[in-house]
Amino acid sequence: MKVDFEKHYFLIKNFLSTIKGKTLLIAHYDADGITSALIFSRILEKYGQQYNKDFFLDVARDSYRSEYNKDPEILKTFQSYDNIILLDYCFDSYKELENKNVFVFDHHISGDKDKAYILNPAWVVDPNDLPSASAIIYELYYYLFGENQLLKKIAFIGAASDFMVYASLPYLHTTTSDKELFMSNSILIKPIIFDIFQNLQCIYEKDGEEISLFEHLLNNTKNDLSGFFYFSNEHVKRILDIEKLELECTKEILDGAIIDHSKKCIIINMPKNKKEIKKYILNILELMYSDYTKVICIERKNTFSCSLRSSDVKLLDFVNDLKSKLSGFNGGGHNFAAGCAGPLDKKEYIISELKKRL
Ligand SMILES: [Mn+2]
Repeated sequence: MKVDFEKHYFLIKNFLSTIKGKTLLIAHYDADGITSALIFSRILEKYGQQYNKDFFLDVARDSYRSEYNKDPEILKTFQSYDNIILLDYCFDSYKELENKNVFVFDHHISGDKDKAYILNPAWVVDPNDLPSASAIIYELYYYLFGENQLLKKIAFIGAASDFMVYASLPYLHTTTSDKELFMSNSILIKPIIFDIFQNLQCIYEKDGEEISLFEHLLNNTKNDLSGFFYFSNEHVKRILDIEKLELECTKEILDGAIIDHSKKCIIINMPKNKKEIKKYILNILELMYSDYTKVICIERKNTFSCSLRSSDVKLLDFVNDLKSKLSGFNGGGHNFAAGCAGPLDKKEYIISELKKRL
């Protein structure tokens, strides 16, 4: 089911046509977040806004949600902006932003709902019907200015990276016959799209590289997608280093997987020094074991963190349940993809609780 955001788009159009002051974009630190920020920047440019003069970018990791309203530095930063736009991200409360123009584009469940400034289909649709944030922002562009093939492709990259291609298609106003995106006669995405978002993940998820990657893409996707293929030497090196690690370690990591075929569950304990390829391993598992529940654990000295994917267990409910029961346990995400972390001595208990639900 597609959510109709036309009323929201109308409101945003009014806001944009009289936009004043400085705008801060806050984007989630993944490929959906960065593609969302790119498309929203193109919208702002259409209204005469300039990057680094009228609008600016900040990048939010998952922990930002629980920190921003307690951190005086962040609150002070907010005060110097008139408009705050959250992309692929939301806050638990917008009280601190009462005197600002705020718009929220997200598909994570958290904080307020039923507000005119919040565009979030997660409150109304089944997790399988969730589009990427990039697809919603593309639809805003489409509402304002009509079709744009290039931005549609950029939105598609965000959707593919979040594994939300099918539910995103109605928002992209495209069909499966769109030859630029799909293998011919098939709904499989082109492998090149997989490579593109893998590369984004390699660079963007490294602390401190987010803004430079965003600026690179903003400058080099004006006429075509070339920014997604050509990177600085430093970024190329990072991609190659991670790809080397992927080639060297993937087989060993997959060989060590604990697979329970009767429960359709696969658990991987990943060494801490390989954590840079965790996302890659998850993506590979998504292709190899699409209907299995996937758990990737990384252990540290006294703590562990887990990335979870499942279509059988409502992961966000599961994580929230454990959060209310266990002290020192944290987590969040979607019902089909979530993350959690806690004391190491609780790890086995958490996995057994997860398995009970399968
Ligand atoms: Mn997303």
